[in-house]
Amino acid sequence: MTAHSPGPPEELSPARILGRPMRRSEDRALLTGAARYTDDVPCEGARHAVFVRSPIAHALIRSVDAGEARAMPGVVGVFVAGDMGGLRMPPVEDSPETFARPLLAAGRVRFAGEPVAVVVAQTRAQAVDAADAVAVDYEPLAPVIDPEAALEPDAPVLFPAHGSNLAIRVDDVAEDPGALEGAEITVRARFVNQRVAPVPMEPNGALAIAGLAPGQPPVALWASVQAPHDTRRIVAQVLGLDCAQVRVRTAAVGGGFGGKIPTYPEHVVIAWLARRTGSAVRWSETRSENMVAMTHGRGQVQHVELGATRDGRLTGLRVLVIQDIGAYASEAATLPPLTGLMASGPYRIPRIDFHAVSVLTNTTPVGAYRGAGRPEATWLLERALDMLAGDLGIDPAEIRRRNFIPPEAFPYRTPTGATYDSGDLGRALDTALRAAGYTELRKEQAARIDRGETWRLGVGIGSYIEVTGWGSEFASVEADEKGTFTVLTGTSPQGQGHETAWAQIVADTLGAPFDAVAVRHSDTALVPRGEGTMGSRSLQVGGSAVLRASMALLAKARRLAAHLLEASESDVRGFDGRIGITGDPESSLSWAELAAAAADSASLPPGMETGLRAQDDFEMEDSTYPSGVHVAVVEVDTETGKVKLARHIAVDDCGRRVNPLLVEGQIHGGIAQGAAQALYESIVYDELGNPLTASLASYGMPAAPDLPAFVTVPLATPTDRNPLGAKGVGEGGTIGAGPAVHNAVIDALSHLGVRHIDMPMSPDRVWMAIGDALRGVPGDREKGEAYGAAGPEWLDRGHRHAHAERPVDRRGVTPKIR
Ligand code: MCN
Repeated sequence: MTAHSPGPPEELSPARILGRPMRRSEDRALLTGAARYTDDVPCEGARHAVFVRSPIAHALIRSVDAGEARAMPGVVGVFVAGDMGGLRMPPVEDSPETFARPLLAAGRVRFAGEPVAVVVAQTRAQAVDAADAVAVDYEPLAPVIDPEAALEPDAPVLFPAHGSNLAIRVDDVAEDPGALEGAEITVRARFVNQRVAPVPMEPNGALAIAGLAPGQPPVALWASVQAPHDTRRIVAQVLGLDCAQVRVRTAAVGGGFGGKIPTYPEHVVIAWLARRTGSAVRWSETRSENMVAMTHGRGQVQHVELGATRDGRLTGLRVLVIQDIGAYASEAATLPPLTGLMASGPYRIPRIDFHAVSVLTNTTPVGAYRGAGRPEATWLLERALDMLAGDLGIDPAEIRRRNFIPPEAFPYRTPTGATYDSGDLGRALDTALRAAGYTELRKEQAARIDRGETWRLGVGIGSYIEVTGWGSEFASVEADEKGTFTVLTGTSPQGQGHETAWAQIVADTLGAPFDAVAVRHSDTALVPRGEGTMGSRSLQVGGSAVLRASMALLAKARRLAAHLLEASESDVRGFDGRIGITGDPESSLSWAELAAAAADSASLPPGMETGLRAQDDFEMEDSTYPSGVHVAVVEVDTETGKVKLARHIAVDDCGRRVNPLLVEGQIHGGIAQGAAQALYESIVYDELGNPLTASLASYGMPAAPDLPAFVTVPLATPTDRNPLGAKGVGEGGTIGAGPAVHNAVIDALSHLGVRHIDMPMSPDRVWMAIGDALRGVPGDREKGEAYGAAGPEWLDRGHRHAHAERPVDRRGVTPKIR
């Protein structure tokens, strides 16, 4: 593996811009309303598409009658699956071909919200009215909503050709049936890591333009996505075109949080419609459409057994994950392998046995959501560890300290196959506890109990290590005759601030003014390749490509300057935004002068190409492993079950911080989403699969007044896995925060006998858990005995028939991180 020495050369930037908390150059347009989102992209004459969505979770489609709709004013056409010649989305990695999703439901609907038909009309209002007039005759089928119930032998099956709802098994991350041997104490639990919605401020949308002038690609698609090049690949593949025939762009993207990684059937339908109708077609989701059509996140049932010695040293872990993937195998297929990979967390756990099954249910497909598989691992460990601490009478901070992988043990290889680069969890814990005033908090907690106060205090710790960065990324940097610089990057942000950070990297490396650097992205006609923004990968992969392209550009500029100044290259340096002979400002050239010279082949040294431009493709050979410790302080009203997050302290190690202000922003947003899952958010279906939380009136997304100001304390351990020395930070806040808040609520109530409450810890649940504990009713963890007794064989008991279908062999497959 290549070790990278961190950072650009020191020579250029006496006042370095890298590492400075620069304000986001993106914000002026966003805050003044000048930014353009997909639905704002001007396109005269564009027609409007509205999808007819199934109101039923599971049904056969007997017929679709669009006669009335077709005759309505302004209607251009109404289309169903049959009009599209059986076009289907390509199955996602690891998922059997059987599950490939049709663009529009064909013969059967598998979740409420699945598109069945699409109406195109001159105006949006006309399309909405006509969509209402499309009459679909459904023959309802029994649905299955709960992933454990979906594994029962008599459960309704979503894909009869497959024969069961068991879509994918993961048995090869870490197999060690004897992992609990020698444990002196074992904690057993069943946790539900509930389904949540990504809820980006801007919902999904697209605008497709077809039949442009000769020389233009036949399909130009604007789409609100996180990976435009991937969208281009999929749209081209499904429509039978070459990639070169499709151009995909994003306008400003108003949040994605993982939900905009997939290319949706709706995107392809819009492109298909533009070709079919010969005019531009636009589509924008309503909020309630977004709540049922965009992938949900999490959705795991976790059976956990954690073994330890009596003095609290971990000896082994066994986990069985039942991953609800919804109606079609989407990005969720990648989640259990990531949960498995990170199952050791920041602890030395000598033996781990991990198994997972991905299960189909009549619900919205599940996909990546901030952390995607890693928060689920942290959650199960942190909850089980607190239970263990309680059983052994050891302080939760102390039990973590006893089990952390010590800094000197890095690089550390886990039994699940991860090789952690660096970390100092002990220091992170001490820092977080000090910042929180842990000792005083414990005193205050005891005093409130003594005083019999109804509002009890809880302190929760969430320690994590996660995995970020994979794949490769393209970047180019070009200087022009105006003295400005243009960066092209394959990353595709949704609010992370790449334009600011990438400009810092270039300005720092070239000694150029920050304002002279323009960053362009998210256009497949402009940027030749890119893997997009997800998995907290962008800075370390895309930013490193920008750094290396900048360094290559500097080397080219020095060579050119030496040639023009008739000096030795070794005497030529960059200083004050110029390139020339060190210590002799008269013998130097500005970047603008160099760019002008570079345009003329006669001015160039032998073998140099015209243009002052350099590019790079940086490939990560191994991921980085950010880590941290969060401490949450909550107050719980024992009379009503209401929880208030009073304080939250976050110590996150993302290696070298390119822009501490952006990092802070990422951590803040991440904490909000982690705390939200712990306390408020949950997608709920009734037993028929009707979504009960399909609007923001019913889905418990918190607002600013629900959350306190957060305290963040930086900590950095070095990584040599990329030249910036950076690890990702886009998800760490969520991964640390959720379990910390969860543990804090249980901590506030543990003296009453409450041992676990599943999320979200809404007042009714908390109140009932208090009542159950006081009456001596066993808590949720007892349900875990099904697995505790039988191990993974539990799965085989009633579901042997499921295994006959092509089991997926994941050996040697490195999970993609989302
Ligand atoms: N950064 C830094 N120093 C580091 C690490 C990161 O200065 N050591 C900065 C980067 O320059 C970048 C930001 O922090 O501006 C996040 O970088 P990174 O960790 O590389 O993450 P990505 O840019 O790849 O963003 C993806 C991540 C994910 S996976 C989700 S989900 C998420 C998140 O970003 N979704 C978001 N943050 C979001 N923020 C907004 N506003 N909207 C979303 O949808």
